[in-house]
Amino acid sequence: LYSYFPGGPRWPRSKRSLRYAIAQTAATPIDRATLSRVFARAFARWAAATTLNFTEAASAEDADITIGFHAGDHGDGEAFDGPLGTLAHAFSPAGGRFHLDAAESWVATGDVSRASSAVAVDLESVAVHEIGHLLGLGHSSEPGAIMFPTITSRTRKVDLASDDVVGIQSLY
Ligand code: TQI
Ligand code: CA
Ligand code: ZN
Ligand code: ZN
Repeated sequence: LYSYFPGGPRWPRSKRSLRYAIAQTAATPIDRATLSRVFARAFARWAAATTLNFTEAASAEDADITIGFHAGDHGDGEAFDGPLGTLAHAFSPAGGRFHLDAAESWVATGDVSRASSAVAVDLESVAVHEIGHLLGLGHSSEPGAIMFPTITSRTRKVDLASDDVVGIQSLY
């Protein structure tokens, strides 16, 4: 079963269009065009289940949600921890912050199960989960759900389960 993010935050019902920016932050080996494509696909999965829509903004000043890669202690009291452990975190909806650990071996193209690194993490899978938090979902007790709080490294999991869909439709 799905749950709501602690405190039950959500974007106002009047706000159907959310804008996100991919900020120039810590270095990643993934090029900008690939990042745009992966995040667009991740947002589209939630847009398909709701009446929300998402567009990429050119700058953070112009966006509701800011996505960035950060290494170690990056000033929000939730330091990243190097490979694995915490992969990313999102704070919803206040501030719309979505941070990814720059120390992960992110895989943005191709089959993560065939990645050369034993600790490879599929970027789109993590993005779909964190967007769920950005929209106000907490964790699910359903192992097949995107919002289930465990993912195995070198695994791709990007399709919303019916539990995720019922949860998000109860919010929007
Ligand atoms: N990051 C945690 C997460 O997004 C952060 C977190 C811990 C959290 N406790 C929370 C967020 C309570 C909201 C409410 O769940 S993570 C997964 C998963 C992480 C974990 O880096 O551990 C994914 C990021 F679910 F697979 F374990 C992405 Cl997909
Ligand atoms: Ca980490
Ligand atoms: Zn952070
Ligand atoms: Zn989570």
